[in-house]
Amino acid sequence: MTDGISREELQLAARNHGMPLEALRYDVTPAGLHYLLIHYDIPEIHEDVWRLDVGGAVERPSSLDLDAIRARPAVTAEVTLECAGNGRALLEPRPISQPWLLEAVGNARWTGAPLRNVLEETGIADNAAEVVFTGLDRGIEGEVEQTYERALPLEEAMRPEVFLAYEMNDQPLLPQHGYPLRLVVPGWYGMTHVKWLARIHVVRESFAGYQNAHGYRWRTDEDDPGTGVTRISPRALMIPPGIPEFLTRSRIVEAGRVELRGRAWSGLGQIERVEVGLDGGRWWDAELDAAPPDPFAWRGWRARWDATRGDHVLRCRATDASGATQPTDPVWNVGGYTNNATQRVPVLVR
Ligand SMILES: Nc1nc2c(c(=O)[nH]1)N[C@H]1C(S)=C(S)[C@@H](COP(=O)(O)O)O[C@H]1N2
Ligand SMILES: [Mo]
Repeated sequence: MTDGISREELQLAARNHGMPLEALRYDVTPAGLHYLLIHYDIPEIHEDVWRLDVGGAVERPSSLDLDAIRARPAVTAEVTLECAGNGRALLEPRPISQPWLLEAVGNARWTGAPLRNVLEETGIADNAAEVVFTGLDRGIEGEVEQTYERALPLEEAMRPEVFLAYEMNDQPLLPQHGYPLRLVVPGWYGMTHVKWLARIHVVRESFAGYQNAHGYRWRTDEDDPGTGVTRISPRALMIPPGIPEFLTRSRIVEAGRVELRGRAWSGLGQIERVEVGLDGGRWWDAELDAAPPDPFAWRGWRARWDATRGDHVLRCRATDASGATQPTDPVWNVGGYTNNATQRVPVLVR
């Protein structure tokens, strides 16, 4: 890749860091190694005045403080979050936005209150269609001044796995991950998991906010209205083997037996198969670890490689229970979303 990264892209990349791929070794990603994506600024929030307002097409609007949310029955789940733009910078031409290569992922243990009970207590109107989640961060995007907000169809919002998280890895949320409260929608791409959540609004019509109607749509060209990006496509990543060369980060491995390890995940079904590929030819099956503790957490895998001297390219590929798998080549789209083409790891064996 030689394609000059612009100052704007560099500025975004320096604010929004990825997860170093060697951190695939941890079952639960330490909070500081989890990837980060913040469209605008981290808002200033004081817990003593912060409230979650629940209203719109409901019978009993409510306003909850953090203690009231913490006092509710809690759930804890490991959930893999991945940015819908992961893989964007591997597309040609490169859509100009946060230039992720492959590292916009993490698997944290989130704790919070199930959303469904909150909505049920509020009494949803019969003709409700969607639920809008609004954060406290504000900015301008596509020439539209806005507060970050995203809607979910009512039936997705009512899924029992969806919750309002106030802890990440058994600690209060860090400012950058949405303190004091964020939405967690297991299986969906990152943009759905609204941080700094302050308002839940039930609506009767399809929400026309920027992040649903313009952003996060898979469009073949500028005139295509496109379709909304929703669930995470399957992906496997490996911990790059051996040692890196500082500047290029290309890998150097000693000849002989190498154990390759990594993780695989999908929002469409449990991971059922991971394969490792060598030099555009042979593929062989990796061994899967036990199923993860929660259905939308990543699954570990390992594979043996008898490395012979010379230049090689390793790949890995996941297949989930729905039969979905990964293409070898990226599929280009305007926003640079959901590029789950197989990882390519060039290795020099000496
Ligand atoms: N309020 C708000 N929520 C947000 C965002 C944001 O910019 N503002 N970014 C979204 C996107 S695009 C992603 S990928 C995830 C990233 O979550 P993380 O930074 O905790 O990893 O948060 C989502 N929630
Ligand atoms: Mo994202």
